[in-house]
Amino acid sequence: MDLKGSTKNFGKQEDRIMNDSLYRDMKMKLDALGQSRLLRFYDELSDGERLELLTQIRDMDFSYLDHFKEKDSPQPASLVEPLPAMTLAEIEAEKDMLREPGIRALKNGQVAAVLLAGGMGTRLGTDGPKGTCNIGITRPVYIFQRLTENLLLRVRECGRWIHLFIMTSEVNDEATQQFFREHDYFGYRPEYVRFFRQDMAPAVDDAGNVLLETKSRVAASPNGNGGWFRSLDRAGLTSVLRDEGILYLNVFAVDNVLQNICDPVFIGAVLKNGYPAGSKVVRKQSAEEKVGVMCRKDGCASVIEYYEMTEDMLHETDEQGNRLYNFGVILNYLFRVEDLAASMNASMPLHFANKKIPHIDAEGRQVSPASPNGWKFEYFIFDILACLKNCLPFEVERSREFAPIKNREGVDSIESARELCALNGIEL
Ligand code: UD2
Repeated sequence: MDLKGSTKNFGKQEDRIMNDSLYRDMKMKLDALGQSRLLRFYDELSDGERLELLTQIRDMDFSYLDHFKEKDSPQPASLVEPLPAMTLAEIEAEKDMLREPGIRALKNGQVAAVLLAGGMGTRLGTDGPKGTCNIGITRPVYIFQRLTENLLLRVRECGRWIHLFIMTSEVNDEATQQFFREHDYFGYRPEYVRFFRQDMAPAVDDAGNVLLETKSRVAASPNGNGGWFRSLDRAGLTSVLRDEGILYLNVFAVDNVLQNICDPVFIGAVLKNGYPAGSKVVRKQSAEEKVGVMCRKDGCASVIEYYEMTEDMLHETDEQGNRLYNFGVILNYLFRVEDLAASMNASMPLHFANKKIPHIDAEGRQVSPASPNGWKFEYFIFDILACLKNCLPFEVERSREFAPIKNREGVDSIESARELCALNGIEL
């Protein structure tokens, strides 16, 4: 008897039995959510595709949908006031005194770095992780390489390795980890580099129906950069913070190749004044610049995202003609671990981003929309400030510390980043 053949058939049959029971459970789950459309092409799928779709539905957090109706509900009026920053001149005057506690914390291993790299580089038009983008001119120089080299400068300055946690997402984790391995971690010690994945959220159309990316895949995207600490904890990495005596986390964006990581003067300024958080800021170049701004909202330090600012906020000035909301956050934050842990389960506001979402239509055709056709759900890192209550806005020199790469050309592009690197003596 050809056991192999029957084992193979048995395997397929076993798959079918498992699929069927999982199918029944997922059908019930989707019926209760009013999202049964996600199974409309199920009969056309192979066993493997069926399993892929059913397990994705099983693991997907659909609770985001409960908030969809809040998208258009009027936001409660808040009292928004300007929040002054510690300015360049004030920092320069106290630099040595501020640096002292900062460098001590670094030497004692109390500070770690968290790189947020889970986003999809859609605006840059790259398939791979944004950090794999090559900005080199005479030789290959990658964004991940620049950030690692910046952190290596700090390692040499404080004489010890600094733990680096890198947040990825389902869409780029494999490629990110492989890229670091292929490039020998750009000279960093691998045992000090840990990766963790953030959650995904389903994407919906204007009526709140979850979209299919293909006939066997739900359209989903990373759930914003605000859930990073919860994801770090779920990956079991808060035990590393505890075991290693890490008290502060410097959390920063992947797309700024001049990122000044674990800056001892910044750390010292936050520590010395007992703030639960600090945020590096630059003076805005124009009212329209695409950065969130520091402010005080209902008495708490806060950030309002560039596309959530009112016309008044964008243009209001003081008696000297300076913009009232003029300190743009460059996505380089310092947080105290104890406060993050205490506020990890606090509810964070969900933001709704109107985006172009490629999907399968009711007739099974692939649609690549030319304009936004649906919504993504995102948490924002700075919303944690409402729980922490306070935050020190710490001004830095734009030309030395802020070279974001958001677009292929023009503002915040590879070209502008190359010019800023050259200005800082960085050979590309
Ligand atoms: C971000 C800030 C904005 C300002 C600007 C400076 C937020 C919400 N907005 O705007 O206030 O500081 O940068 O350049 O912080 N990311 C993830 N997972 C996600 C989404 C994003 O890890 O699901 C990471 C992404 O890899 C990048 C950073 O967060 O490192 C900023 O991502 P973005 O491009 O969504 O934010 P942006 O540039 O609109």
